Amino acid sequence: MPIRTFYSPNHAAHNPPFEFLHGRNVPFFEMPRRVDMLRAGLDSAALATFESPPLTIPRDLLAQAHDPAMLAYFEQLSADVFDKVRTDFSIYHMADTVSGDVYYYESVFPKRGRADTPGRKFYIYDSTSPVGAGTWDAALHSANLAYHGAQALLNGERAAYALCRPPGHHAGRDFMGGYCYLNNAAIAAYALLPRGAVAVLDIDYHHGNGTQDILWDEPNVLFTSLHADPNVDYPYYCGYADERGAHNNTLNVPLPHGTNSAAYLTALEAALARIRAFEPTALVVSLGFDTFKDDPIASFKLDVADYTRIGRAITQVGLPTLYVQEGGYAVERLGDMAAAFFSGVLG
Ligand code: SP5
Ligand code: ZN
Repeated sequence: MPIRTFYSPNHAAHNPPFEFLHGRNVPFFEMPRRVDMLRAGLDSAALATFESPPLTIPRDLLAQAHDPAMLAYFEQLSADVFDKVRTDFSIYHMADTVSGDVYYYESVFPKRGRADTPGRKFYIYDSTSPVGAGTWDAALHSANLAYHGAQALLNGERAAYALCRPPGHHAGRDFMGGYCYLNNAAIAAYALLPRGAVAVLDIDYHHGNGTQDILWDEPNVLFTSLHADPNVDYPYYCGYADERGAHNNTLNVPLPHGTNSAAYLTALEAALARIRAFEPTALVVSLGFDTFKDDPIASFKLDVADYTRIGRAITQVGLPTLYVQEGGYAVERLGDMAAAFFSGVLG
């Protein structure tokens, strides 16, 4: 049986023109074509059915994962972005250069909790999370896919896939960054929590610092993550093995650059053993394909066939499971990876 996949066309209106990477402007890796490729790969292998749910995510569910003041800031910024950017550039006598499809890029990252002023809030913590006129709507629809995926599990589905874009796992209670605005996986975990304990498994290449932040103090949620060692890769400040959660409910497994299939699968089994021991009622998987050997911003060595093994290993835990799309930037190969992964999931 194909996997029920929740999809929204609204992601495409979030399309930043570039990102500022180590002092240079480079093409924005987190591009709309990612979703097109993921969808096409599953479609041509007949592994998924696609549905576009109505926008019914409850505001109070969003507010369980995020500070309402951050939500209000983000929504307002997206609505007013043209005027906001024009005002910023008018300070430098360059207002007339602001035109077209404008994105706000944060450029000052002060120490948290010290620098908020009435006119300026520092909810965005890096320069790779630009906000344009379509960004709020895209992020809201992305979260809505995770919400509907969780509802599918609550209604008895054994597995579902939220084809989220923008991704979410770098967005915390009151911060946005790393291409992420609303934390789709954490929102799904809160939607599932009324039925019982929930585990999150984050297999994106980068540490899910936002998910860890949101779920840190939730005794009935276990957060587990396999990711590049933050000593050498983004997000650097967080994701170390000694971060264990307020209730010993966080497991971080940092892995070195160059990690291959064998080492990765061993680490995965350790995380899955921890999840089994937690005895959750449901599993949320933050699914990143940036662990691929040819990913342009990452350094693991997984090949397409490894995703089948990973999907199979997760399925063997036997929990109702929601897969939430996170990263993956080897765009032309994403369809192959998704097909390999879900063929393993579906068996
Ligand atoms: C959701 C997600 O995967 N977000 C990733 C955000 C990562 N942004 C920082 C990337 C820094 C990459 N390091 C440079 C390597 C270029 N060869
Ligand atoms: Zn990533």
